[in-house]
Amino acid sequence: MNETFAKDVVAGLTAKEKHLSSKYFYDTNGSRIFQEIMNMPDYYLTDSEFEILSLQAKQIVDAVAFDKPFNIIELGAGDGFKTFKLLEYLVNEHIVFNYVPIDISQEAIDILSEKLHERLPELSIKPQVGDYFEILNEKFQGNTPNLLLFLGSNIGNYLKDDAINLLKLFNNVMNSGDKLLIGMDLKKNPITIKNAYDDKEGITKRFNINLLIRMNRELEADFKMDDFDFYCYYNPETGRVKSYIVSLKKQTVLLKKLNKTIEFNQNELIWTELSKKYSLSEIEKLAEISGFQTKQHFLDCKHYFTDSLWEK
Ligand code: AVJ
Repeated sequence: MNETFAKDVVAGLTAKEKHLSSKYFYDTNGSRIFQEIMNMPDYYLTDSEFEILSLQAKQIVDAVAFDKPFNIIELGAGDGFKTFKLLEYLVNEHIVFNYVPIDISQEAIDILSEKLHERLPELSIKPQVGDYFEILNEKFQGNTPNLLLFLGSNIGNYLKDDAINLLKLFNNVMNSGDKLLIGMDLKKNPITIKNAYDDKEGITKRFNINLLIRMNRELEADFKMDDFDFYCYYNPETGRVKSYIVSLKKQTVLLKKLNKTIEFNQNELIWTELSKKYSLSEIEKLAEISGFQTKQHFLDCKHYFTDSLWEK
């Protein structure tokens, strides 16, 4: 049994305001549902970032401006589809670099490595599976310049203080002159944002309900899917999308493996995710508090998303 998952579930479901961490969405099933989300027309984030990395690879590489061979270290590389365009540009320009994709999923890393070997045979790739931070510490040793990639608006899942702590941690392992390219979703028409998360087909609902399926499987719980629903809203004043699972009735759920029962009131919520949207000035403040200098923002043509380049 995954001890951390069990502990976090108990802490989250016995709290006064129930919550579960969005990092638990990504079991095998959840990672597949997330692929479906990325293919939804209304989930603009993936397309926007793909456009940035496709059309502005040269501008990004010019701004990174390393004058000797460097490493590109990508956190949460996943299947690496977006990053491909950037890597392809570098390979075609015969720029010398090492690509180090890091992901907690062995499956994702295997798929990525195979695809890249096939499509960019000249690419030097050193994939790593495991916990970000252990790997990061060792990767930044030596005097090769590093470009750290943290794409896909993954930072948006962190509460403000947690985001700052994570970015400070990156800053800590990085060397002076190293760069961070960080993907962040921008504030925009609230309807556009709402539609990206509250899809009519119910794919995002399935993504959330999969957490219940995961608890049933891994903790021998007895959640009944039909007794729960999904709710989310965007607050344009705070830039936060918050997502929830809703208990449709008063009910008791057993976590058999942990010998625990959880009581739900009718309409009680489990908070499952924060997806924060930023303004450019917020991004610049965040860079500064975490010890970085903002070099440049690379936006898509609709100005929905930014890959911002920071320097330590
Ligand atoms: C992968 C964290 C960027 O918050 O937009 C998509 C995950 N959640 N739809 C996001 C997600 C609901 C996604 N991130």
